[in-house]
Amino acid sequence: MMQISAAIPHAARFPGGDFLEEVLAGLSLPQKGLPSRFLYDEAGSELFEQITELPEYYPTRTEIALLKSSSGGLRETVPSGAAVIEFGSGSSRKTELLLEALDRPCAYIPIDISASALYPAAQRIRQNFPNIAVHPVLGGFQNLGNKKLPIGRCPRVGFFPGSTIGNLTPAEAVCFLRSTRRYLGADARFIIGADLQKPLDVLLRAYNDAQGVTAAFNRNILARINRELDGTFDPGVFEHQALYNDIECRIEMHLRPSTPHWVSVAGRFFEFREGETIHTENSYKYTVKGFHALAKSGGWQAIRTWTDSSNLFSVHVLA
Ligand code: AVJ
Repeated sequence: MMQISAAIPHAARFPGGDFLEEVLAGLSLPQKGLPSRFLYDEAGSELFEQITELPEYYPTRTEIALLKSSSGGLRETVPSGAAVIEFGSGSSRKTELLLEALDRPCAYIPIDISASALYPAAQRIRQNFPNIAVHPVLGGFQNLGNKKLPIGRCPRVGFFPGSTIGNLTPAEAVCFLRSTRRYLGADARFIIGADLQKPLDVLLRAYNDAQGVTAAFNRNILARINRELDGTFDPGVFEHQALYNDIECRIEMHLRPSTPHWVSVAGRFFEFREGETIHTENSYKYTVKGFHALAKSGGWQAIRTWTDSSNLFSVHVLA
C-alpha cells in the first residue's frame, strides 16, 4: 500500500498529473480524498454556478456587493494600464466589476481548469471590453511554474475572488502566495476574496442547501469518475456531508456511503468500511487578522481590506 505522510502538503501529493493517477492515489489514502479541483468538470462548473445563486450561499452575492462598493478604492490601489491575471476564473462574473473599476486595464488573463467555463467567459469579456486583450490559459492555477504571461511590461494585478484560496490548506496557500509573488513580479497588486469565520448555523446552511444543489455538486465527482475512469460508484448510495472542523477552521465536504460498499476504478478495487468517507473539499474560513498574517507569510502585505456590515466576507488588496 502507498504510504503517504500527512505532513506532505496536498499540492505536493497531487502535482499536475492526470485524473486517473490522482483518483487512484486519493482513494488509497487512509482517509480517502480527492483533490477538489476535479469537482469542476462541465457539469460540476454548471452546478457550482447554481450554488452561487442559492439563498443560503452568501459568499458570491456578498463579495459582488463588496467589489461594487470598493470600486473607488480598487482604482486607487491598482496602477493604470494594468494586466489582470485571474486564478480559477470560472465564469468570470466578478471580473467585469473589477475591469470597470480599474483605470484603463490593458489585458485580462483568465486561468481555469474547465474549458467549458473558460472559453465562453473569455469571449464574453472580449465582447464587453473591446479595448482589453484577453488571453485565456487552460489549466490549474497552482503549478504555473514557468508559464510565461503574454503581457509585456504592464503593471500586474492578480485577482483571486470567491474565497477559492479557502480550498487550499494554509500551508498550500502560503506556497501559492509565494509563487504568485514570483509570477506577478515586484510592484504587483493582488486582490483576494476570503470568506470569514461566522456562526456555525450560517456556515452549515451555506454548504447543506435545502434544494440539494451542493449535494449534487459533491456527488458529481463520482459520476465523473464512472464516466472518465471506468468507475462503478453508485452515486445514489453516497450521502453529501458538510461539517465544520473547528480546529482547522474549515468546512469539509465528504461523501459517505450509507452501506458498506466497494467499487472498482480502472480495474482497481477500493473498499469502504462502515462510516468511511471520501473527503472532497476544504473551505477554510479566516478572520481578517488571520488572513493578513497568512498574506504576510506568503510575502505580501495587505494595504486595503473591505468587509460587509454583517462580517460575512472580506476583500483584500495585497502589495
Ligand atoms: C468555489 C471553493 C469558494 O468553498 O465555498 C461551494 C466551493 N463548495 N459549495 C466554497 C463550494 C460547496 C466554493 N469555492
